[in-house]
Amino acid sequence: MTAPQSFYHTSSPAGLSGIRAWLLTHDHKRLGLMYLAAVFFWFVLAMVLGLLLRTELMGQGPTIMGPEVYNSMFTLHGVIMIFLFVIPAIPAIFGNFFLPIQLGTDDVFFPRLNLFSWYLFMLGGLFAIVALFAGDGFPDTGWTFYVPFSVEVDSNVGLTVSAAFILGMSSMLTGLNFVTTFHRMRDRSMGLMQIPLFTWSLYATAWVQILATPVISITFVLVMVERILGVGLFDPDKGGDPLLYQHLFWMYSHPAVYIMILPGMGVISEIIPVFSRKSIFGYKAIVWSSMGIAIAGSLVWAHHMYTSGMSDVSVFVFSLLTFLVAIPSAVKVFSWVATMYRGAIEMTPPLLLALIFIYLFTVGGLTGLVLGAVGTNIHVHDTHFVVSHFHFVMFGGTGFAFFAALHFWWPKMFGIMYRFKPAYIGASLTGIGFLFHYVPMLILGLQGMPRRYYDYLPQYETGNFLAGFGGYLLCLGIVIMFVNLLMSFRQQQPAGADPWGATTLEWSVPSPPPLHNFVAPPVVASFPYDFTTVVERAGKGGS
Ligand SMILES: [Cu+2]
Repeated sequence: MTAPQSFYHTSSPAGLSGIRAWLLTHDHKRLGLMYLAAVFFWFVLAMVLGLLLRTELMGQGPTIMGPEVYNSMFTLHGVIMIFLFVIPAIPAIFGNFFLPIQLGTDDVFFPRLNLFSWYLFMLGGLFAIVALFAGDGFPDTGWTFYVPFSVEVDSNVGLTVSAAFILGMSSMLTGLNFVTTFHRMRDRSMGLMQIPLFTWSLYATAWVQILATPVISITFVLVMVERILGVGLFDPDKGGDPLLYQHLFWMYSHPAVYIMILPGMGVISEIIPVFSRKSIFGYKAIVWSSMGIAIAGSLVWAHHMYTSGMSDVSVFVFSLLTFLVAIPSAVKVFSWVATMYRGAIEMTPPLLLALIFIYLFTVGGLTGLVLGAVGTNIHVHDTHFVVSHFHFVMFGGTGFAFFAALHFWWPKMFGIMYRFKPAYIGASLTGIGFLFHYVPMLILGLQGMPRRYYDYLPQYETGNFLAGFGGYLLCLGIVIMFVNLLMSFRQQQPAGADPWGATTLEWSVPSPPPLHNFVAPPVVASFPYDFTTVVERAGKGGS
């Protein structure tokens, strides 16, 4: 029987060809790749901005830019990284591509709405670009857009929060599509406890996307109302309160950190059992931890505001809740480590990246406890300790999960395998560079170096130089990984349907998959990570 044509050669709706087959597509796989192209662009742009910021801080005094440019650049770096990379990357790329296949179906429930979500994503990006070049220039408020500064300053705050508003719509609609697909499109023989953990993590994420995103949408509308009409919602002179803005902002932005990290955790839960050749430990505990994080994560937002003048009682309550929300995350880390324990570990680039994730995410989590505790928080609030902490969690976590997902699912998405050696070198350099970059920043923060300052005291110079050096090392590692992946298009080494010997449904279909995903009706396993029946793999992956 001839191999079915891959989705690259067939279009939905039928009969479209060339660029129209992409721009008018109703196929979740093509949309996943269209997000990959856009997110790749934004990631590289924001990474370069980050490197320029670090270069500026490598020496005291002016280095490569002035203070105004520095302020706008860290705002731009934050806005792009958060709204155009960390939030959409894994759900929009790998969720779109793999959630329907893992559920045993041929597409999401609302394919046209899915295409519309992509256009909203592109429109939001366009607004950000316009905000960069139009009129008063890009805002210098930081990605948090705190009032009263964001209401009073002349720069393009209106355009930028509009960009975030539109991107929020895209995120919400993607979440809506995933929840509906999860309940309505799943293969009839697949029970809830037979669903792969990546899909479960996207399901939990989708509920946060649907329920929390409207809060930030309304908040940004209020900022625009304040800028245009000056009603006084956040102005004490007019009976308003600037703290109202902070509560509203963090009511979304803390749950948003779970929109950012939960899908990454799902990727790790897919990779660890495959390369331990052992069923995942604590499947149900991981499922309920995902849901628990989505729920409890909505109750801790004011831990960003201990120094804002809140009452001691509320500080105490939010601190306690913050410690509680750390538990389900820890359950996942324990389950991943327990899965590897006495496993038949087989090292591959996806596994190496997953191991780096586990280490960096754990450091991120532990420094999060330092910030959750009131006493230490007040000491390090708004210092480089905080900046390092969220880079450990968002870059060390979601960033490395993104790299791991790319290396894990690349052979399935494109049907070709990449070379392992450059992947190992790139991943290791990125990991080592990461530590050189962010460990000194933890120390600088403990020593009192404030965040978002253009210059610093002489005693902070060595730490900032080391962090800059680390920045170059990690960017070099990332470039090596990306170039190696792109080189696989030239090498064209066929990957086969299941190069890793994995068990979830996407590995039961050809690489790349055909338009409707399944050649024959999917066979749903009683347990998604059952390695007792998997035969030892004949061939190894790339050289
Ligand atoms: Cu938080």
